[in-house]
Amino acid sequence: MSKLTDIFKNFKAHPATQDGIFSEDEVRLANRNSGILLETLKHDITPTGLHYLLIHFDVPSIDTHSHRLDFAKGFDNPYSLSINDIQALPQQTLPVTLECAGNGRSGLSPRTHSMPWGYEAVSTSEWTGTPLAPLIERAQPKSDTVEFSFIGADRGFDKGVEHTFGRSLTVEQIASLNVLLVHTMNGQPLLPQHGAPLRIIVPGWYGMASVKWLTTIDALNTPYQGFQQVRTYRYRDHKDDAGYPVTSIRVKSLISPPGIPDWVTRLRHVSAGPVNMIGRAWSGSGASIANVEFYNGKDWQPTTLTPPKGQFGWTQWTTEWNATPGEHVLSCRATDAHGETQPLEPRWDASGFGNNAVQKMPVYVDKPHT
Ligand SMILES: Nc1nc2c(c(=O)[nH]1)N[C@H]1C(S)=C(S)[C@@H](COP(=O)(O)O)O[C@H]1N2
Ligand SMILES: [Mo]
Repeated sequence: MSKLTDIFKNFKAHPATQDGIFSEDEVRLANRNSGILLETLKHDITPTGLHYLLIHFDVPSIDTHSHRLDFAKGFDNPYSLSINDIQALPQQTLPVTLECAGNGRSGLSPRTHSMPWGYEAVSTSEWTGTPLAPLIERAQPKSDTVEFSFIGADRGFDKGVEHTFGRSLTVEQIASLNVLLVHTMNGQPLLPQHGAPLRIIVPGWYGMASVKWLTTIDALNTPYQGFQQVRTYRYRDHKDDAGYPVTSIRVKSLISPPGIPDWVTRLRHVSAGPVNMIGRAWSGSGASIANVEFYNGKDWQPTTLTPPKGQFGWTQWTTEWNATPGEHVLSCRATDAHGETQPLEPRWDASGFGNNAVQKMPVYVDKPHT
């Protein structure tokens, strides 16, 4: 009884966590919010059912045919659109790599009590919809507008605060980011868990900006104060730090695991000899990937890059690794065209946001079979 009251009324702090030991709450979240299977990093486009998921509250059931998007407050010409109306507008398909801002949280010590991501909260889809900026223009935002808010249909509690999931973007961000109003993912109508029937995709930004189950857009003359905008998704040294907002995706790369795994531990078993290594690299700053190095346990070696599908999709890297018998910890490190590179160790963030430290993949290499 008192625990329930605390959750809803008297939230003080997240419970302490213990490195490597996950609480029942965390396991429950992990079962709902699945990550990609790292072997699917081989695909340019993540197969739809394997795209990672992050759902704060419940997946709302929305009737596609009667659903409407309202351009509601703060416009001189408020109006609303059905999904059919949106599909009749000029359509664009963009491959976009989305990553959850909390990806890599488990790599921090102490980690915050939340979704315990390892490396797997990243995926790439081809999103189809219509550019958002002209639709906002058509609604004629009032001249004192500073931000637009994007409100979803899902509602719940966090830190004792009841709220509807919502985010905002400034007038300048709407003008410079290629925000897409999306109804289709990899050629199929959006699945319920990915925001059906309508979401936005904010290319290059961490996933929290890409509001799912979108119902309402308002024009605001003061900055949006919604919980998901001001109470979370901020880089902070400690919980009372005001911090600064999480925005574009930091440069990062991953390895598609070589060899075969052990069922429970996922540790890799590789046979000695040449191994074709493959992985992905991405950066949200609008910069392309300039370089990816592969660490074979002893040395950093160069890799070959295959340019991405479109400006916002991930880049494939490949290299041949001459695997020698023994235990090795493999890594890869990407650098983008702005010169940003991945740190070898996680940088601290109180909520575990933006951890783009290099992946560490232990492998056991066996003698070649004779
Ligand atoms: N309405 C709504 N939109 C949302 C969320 C949510 O919980 N509710 N989660 C956000 C977060 S944190 C991420 S990382 C992405 C995940 O999108 P996906 O589940 O389609 O991969 O959706 C974002 N949009
Ligand atoms: Mo996220």
